[in-house]
Amino acid sequence: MQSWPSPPIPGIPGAGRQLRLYDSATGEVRPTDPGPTATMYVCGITPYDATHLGHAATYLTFDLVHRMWLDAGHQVHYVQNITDVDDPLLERANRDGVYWGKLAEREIGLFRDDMTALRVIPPADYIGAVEAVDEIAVAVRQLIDAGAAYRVPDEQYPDVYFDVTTSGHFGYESRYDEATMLHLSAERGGDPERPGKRHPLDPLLWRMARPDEPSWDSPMGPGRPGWHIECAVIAANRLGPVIDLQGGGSDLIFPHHECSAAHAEVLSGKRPFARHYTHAGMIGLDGEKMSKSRGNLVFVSRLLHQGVDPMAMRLGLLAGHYRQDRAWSDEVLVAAEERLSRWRAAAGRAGADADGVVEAMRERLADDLDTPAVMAALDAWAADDRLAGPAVAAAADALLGVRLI
Ligand code: 5CA
Ligand code: ZN
Repeated sequence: MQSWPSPPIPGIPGAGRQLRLYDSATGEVRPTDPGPTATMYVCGITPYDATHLGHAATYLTFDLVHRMWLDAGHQVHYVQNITDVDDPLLERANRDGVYWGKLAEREIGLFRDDMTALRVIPPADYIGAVEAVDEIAVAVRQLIDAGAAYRVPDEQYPDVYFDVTTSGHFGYESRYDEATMLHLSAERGGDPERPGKRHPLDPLLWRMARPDEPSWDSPMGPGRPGWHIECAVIAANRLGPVIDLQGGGSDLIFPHHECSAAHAEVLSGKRPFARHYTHAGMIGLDGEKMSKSRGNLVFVSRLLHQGVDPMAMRLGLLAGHYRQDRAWSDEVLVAAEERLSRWRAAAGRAGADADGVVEAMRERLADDLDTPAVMAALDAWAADDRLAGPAVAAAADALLGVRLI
């Protein structure tokens, strides 16, 4: 799938820092330790509705990771999927009487435009599930052959499921107890009640074709892939069996990242699948998580259309810490717009060397992306007429993705 254009990333003087990030699997902030090429997989959208500010916040989080790794001298191999065939997309297409492929195409186009406006560095590989069906089918077949997958005894639809016990440490990524896992599985696309499964948490790998649903030929028969195997295969086939980071919003901790890790680990025999599992908090509106199913959405494209500066959206979303669930509001936007104009006024200013400000930015970002502290450091810089502008403006661009000039 076509990605989107990269924003220019200015080089800045001085040495980058080793990034420390929270890892959901260990519950600690730990150093990331990539080789010359850092490998990052961030779960992409399910394209049935436009990009809202919650999505944007999550992609901005990993954009900062990307920028910190580049600043530290790494290449970054970044892969992102698009869940362009799945239940919610098909349901929405049915509801609206549009062809599911058209709906996906339209929403992917909007997402690209939104990411471009927000100056998010694009993935090198941007891969739709539909494009990857064959490689996913091969992996499902391998799991069956390895005894890690089985068909439910359903005469009409003998769908293929993954046996979670075969991973040997299912649950290590989320560290949730079984009751929580069961609850979240039911809430987030799983089917713990499906008769014939070996374990209620076993996730779907291959759904046999149903009438009026898209399907593809495969060694299992015509059907379509389950959700978690999609990400496991798209990631591992491009980045290798062990990656530096798997990312997404906190609603992907379980079952999605737990199951995709288990699939990838059983396929490769290597663990852990990701050295860091990093999750962004949920953005809410009016006290509720912003979500397509609740319909309480603020769309990036709508704000752009209203003339809101995308750099103000960036600042508004990054004003809070990425791990914190937080609310979007008009006040957040107004404060971000004010901050942006103060920083812009300072950006061209002549004055004394401000390298200390740039170093403070690097240091705060290296500590689990402490953007609130970075905002405070740049507010202090903007308020100090003696300090020069351009070096800090270049660092705001390179490290925060916020263009001031
Ligand atoms: N296609 C799958 C991942 S493979 C999916 O979850 N798609 S999504 O469109 O529902 O979400 C895309 C990304 O945005 C995910 O990382 C999700 O965790 C994140 N996200 C969704 N809602 C919010 C929110 N309110 N705040 C922050 N991040 C969110
Ligand atoms: Zn995913």
